[in-house]
Amino acid sequence: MAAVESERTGFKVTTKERLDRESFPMRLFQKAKKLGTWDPAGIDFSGDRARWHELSDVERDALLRLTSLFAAGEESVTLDLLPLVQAIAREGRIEEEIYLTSFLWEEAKHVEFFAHFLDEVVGEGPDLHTYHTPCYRKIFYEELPRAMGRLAADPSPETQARASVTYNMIVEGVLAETGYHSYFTAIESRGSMPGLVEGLALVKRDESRHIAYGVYLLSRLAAERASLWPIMEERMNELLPHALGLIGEIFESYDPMPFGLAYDEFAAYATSQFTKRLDRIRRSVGKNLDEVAREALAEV
Ligand code: MN3
Ligand code: FE
Repeated sequence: MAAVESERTGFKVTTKERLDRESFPMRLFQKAKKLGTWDPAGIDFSGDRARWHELSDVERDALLRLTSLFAAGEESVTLDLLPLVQAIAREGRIEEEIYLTSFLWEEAKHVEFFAHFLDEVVGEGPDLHTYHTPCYRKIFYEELPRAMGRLAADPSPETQARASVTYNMIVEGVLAETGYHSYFTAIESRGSMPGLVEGLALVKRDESRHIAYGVYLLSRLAAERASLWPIMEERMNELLPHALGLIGEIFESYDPMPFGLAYDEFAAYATSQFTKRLDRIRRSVGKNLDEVAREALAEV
């Protein structure tokens, strides 16, 4: 860790190169300014309220469970992102930091969205912590805050790699994506909840940029140092059982599971998300940074 903040020798924007406005993080930032500016407070839940009360008790319980996992998950990622932003800023990566300003702002809006849904549709209810089962607690109460918090004292590439795998690959790439899949499957099976569907689609679109940044960051780190790849792979494998365990805990809570959701389908979905992400990063080992940047840009 740089114990003492050193003085600056200059600024990127005033060098000959200037800000790299065509870089991948800047392209993500351009997208974020267009697509990430929706207002959670403006989502109309009036159509959802009636449908909520038409659901059976067990269906409402399952949707409330899923919502409690998302709401707390969004609060968790909002609280835990800052040390990564700080680590990137310390390295003077201005383009990445510029993108990350939208990342944190979007996570904050997601917390607002789920809170708005809980207030407008669910109303007063029980303490939702009861839905936070052991695997959920392991990931969101322990592993995520620990992996991100460690960056404050140790912003090394190794710590960045473990933090980003935890945050972008497992929490966003595996859990959140599997979560949207179950939300949409559940809601569509019972006709629509228009406000929830509208907001979830917007949250999901923001998340796709977050994951794209995570893949970019991990690919850059792996391209810079091949020795980081085994650390990333180890971290993925360490956390996958808890991610799959969480899906198991949700399904164990119901017999039968409402909305016709099937465990095997969701476990397979989560595993395929995991494998896809892992392969993406693995391919960047041994590449040079220009190649990594070009490949990332090709997907924007
Ligand atoms: Mn989010
Ligand atoms: Fe996110």
